[in-house]
Amino acid sequence: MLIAILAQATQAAARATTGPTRDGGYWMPRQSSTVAGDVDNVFDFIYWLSLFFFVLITVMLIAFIWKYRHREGVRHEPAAGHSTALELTWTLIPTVLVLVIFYFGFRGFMNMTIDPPNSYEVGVTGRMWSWGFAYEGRYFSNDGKLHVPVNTPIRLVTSSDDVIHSFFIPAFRVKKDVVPGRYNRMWFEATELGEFDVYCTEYCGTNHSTMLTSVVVHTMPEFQEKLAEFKDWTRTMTPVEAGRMLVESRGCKQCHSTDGSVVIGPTLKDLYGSQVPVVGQGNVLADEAYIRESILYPQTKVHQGFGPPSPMPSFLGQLNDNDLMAINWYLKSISANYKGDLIEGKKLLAKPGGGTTQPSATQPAETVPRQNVNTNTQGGLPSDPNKANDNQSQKKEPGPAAPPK
Ligand code: HEC
Ligand SMILES: [Cu+2]
Repeated sequence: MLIAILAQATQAAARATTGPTRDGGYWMPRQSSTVAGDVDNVFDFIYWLSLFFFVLITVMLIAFIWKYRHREGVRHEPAAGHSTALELTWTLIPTVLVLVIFYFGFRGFMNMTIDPPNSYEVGVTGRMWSWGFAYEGRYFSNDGKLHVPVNTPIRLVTSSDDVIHSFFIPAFRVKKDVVPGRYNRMWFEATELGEFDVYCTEYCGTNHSTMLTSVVVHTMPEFQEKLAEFKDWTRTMTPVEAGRMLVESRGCKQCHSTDGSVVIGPTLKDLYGSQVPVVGQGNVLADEAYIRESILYPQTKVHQGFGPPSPMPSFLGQLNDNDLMAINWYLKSISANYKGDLIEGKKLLAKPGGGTTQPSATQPAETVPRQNVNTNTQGGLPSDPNKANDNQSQKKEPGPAAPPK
């Protein structure tokens, strides 16, 4: 306590001599957003005010105890009666102080609450126990972190997949509950480059304390590069890496393990190439098309024992063809049933813009028999099985729009 007061006093003295700094002082982290100063000023004011009256009252208490102690032969004075001046003083001074606190507190609160109309919007989804960040409504952060440009107002529109969470960035002094079934808004403008902690500050279940991430503040060109990466992971990742990233960052792990255990859904380990018992349809081979269909249209073929109806939400419109193919490659990489050459697969598909949407020139999609896919699970890799396969399934259903280039 004493050390804290001394540290605070020296820092305040330093601030007084060097002018305002971005240092948050003893109690607070650095001030890295435009509204951080508003919060800290009110906090500091209340802090020093409390300290001042604490010291004043304690000193006077001790002084009066000493002054009016009992002594032999000294009679006590009569108790004080009414004093208008005294009563006005102890009413007016606190009233003025509280009004000052209200004025600056309310001004800061309004600054924090009303997002500038030209803000850049990012969607935030809380779920047990991770955060998801969506750019322009459909491009997702690929490392589970919030990436933003510096000196730009950012509006976060938040919602939750399950229970109440709370999104808190201490260095920016912003925090808001993330509530299922409604959209909350918050905003900030980062004033410094760097990486800052993000916490969930509403107890949300067993792994609440691991619900950590960070916000990374970039220069504008750096941010645009990041955004391009989110739009097209083929620039930086192999399909297997991207598949793992997608499974981990899009909430699949809530229901699917990759180690063989059953969570809410069947495990994804060894799924590719296995025979899946499907309600009403006997055993079905889990090939690329089956996996794709399971993700986009979970109700079409329901794994025995897990429905119908399947509790899995459709990811139609949330995962594009590149994403689905990456998930397929990842599932191959964790399946003992896949005997193909993954390294070759990475090379084949990691070319920039390596898409599934270009039509296969050599083989018309319709004529690719299921048999082909089957042999693929047993051994070597045909020249371009996924292109053919993906086109095949695309003919059958409308599917999501191709990702814009
Ligand atoms: C709310 C829980 C839940 C979430 C989230 C979820 N799934 Fe599922 N998934 C299930 C259940 C339950 C089944 C089994 C019933 C069925 O076949 O639809 C299933 C089936 C599947 C299947 C077919 C597996 C089989 O054995 O039949 C695949 C592939 C799959 N999910 C992939 C995914 C991917 C990829 C994601 C994330 C993008 C995901 N799931 C998100 C619950 C979920
Ligand atoms: Cu939480």
